[in-house]
Amino acid sequence: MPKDKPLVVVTRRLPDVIETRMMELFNCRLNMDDHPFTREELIAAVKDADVLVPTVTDRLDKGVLAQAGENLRLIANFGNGVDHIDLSTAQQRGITVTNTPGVLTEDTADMTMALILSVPRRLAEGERLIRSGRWSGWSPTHMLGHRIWGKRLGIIGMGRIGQAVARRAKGFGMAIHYHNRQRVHPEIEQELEATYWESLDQMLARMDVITIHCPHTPATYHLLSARRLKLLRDHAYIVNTARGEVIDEAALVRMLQKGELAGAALDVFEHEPSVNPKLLDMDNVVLLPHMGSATIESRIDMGEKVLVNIKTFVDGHKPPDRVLPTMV
Ligand code: 8YV
Repeated sequence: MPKDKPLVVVTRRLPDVIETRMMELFNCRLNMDDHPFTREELIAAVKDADVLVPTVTDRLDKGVLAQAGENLRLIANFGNGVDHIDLSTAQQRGITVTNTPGVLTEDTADMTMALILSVPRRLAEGERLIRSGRWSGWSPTHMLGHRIWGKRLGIIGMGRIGQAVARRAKGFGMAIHYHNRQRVHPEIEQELEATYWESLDQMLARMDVITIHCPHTPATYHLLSARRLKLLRDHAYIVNTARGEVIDEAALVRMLQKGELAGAALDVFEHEPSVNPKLLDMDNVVLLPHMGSATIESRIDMGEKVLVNIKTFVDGHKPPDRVLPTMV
């Protein structure tokens, strides 16, 4: 790795302050028109770069990483989730991978809370009604939704974001339940008054709202399978700001069509950016284009993390946010 001015290839446009700093520090190649890289462009990038800065839209699978040049030593992901990167192949080829944990927790939790409220309180539906010009006035029985106060929230994945959602939801009067690989520290459980469910199946069968905050890994792919979705009560809502692949989306759509679920609020999809067209006509569904961490503040903080990870690595030290295959 050339110590002064390694070639850093950045696959998408980042906030101006981050790009400026990056150009001061390194020899940078930016993607000026911000189009998602094709597979060919990604292969060209891994062949040239000393450091690659990808995002969630770059599929760095075995085939792509197999073509990486000897000089590629660091993949400094702009984002927390690393499910688009084949970590084992990266490790075998001696490529360090880093991510940007922590800094997007609160904003993603805020967006989750907005989505938890959105379908039960019919926010998007009400907004559409006004814009359509069809609102004829208030009535005692018009646009009635359901309260979330006093309802049971089942959190799948109680890491940083899951806990931040729990804190907010507790403030909204929801009862906190969770399923996680490991039980969280008793002090956190106490603070959140959270009930742990070792069995995901048992938790699903008892919740009013389910929200997903686990990473997408081979173990969590379709964790909410057709069988598990059927365990949910028909008045339950599903919220997903994690990864689309965690839910069997086709099965979810079938259940929504049959009225076997009360609704869904989805910020992520199984085949982004394509969205199952059947979802588009459903009033009890809110759809967002992967905006969980989309604030200026989060994106600048994520960029700062990328810069620190690269700088530390280039200076010959272990970068702070290293991700190993065993960590996900
Ligand atoms: C980012 C995310 O927008 O960090 C993540 O894992 O899903 C999002 O908040 C995206 O990953 C940026 O690459």
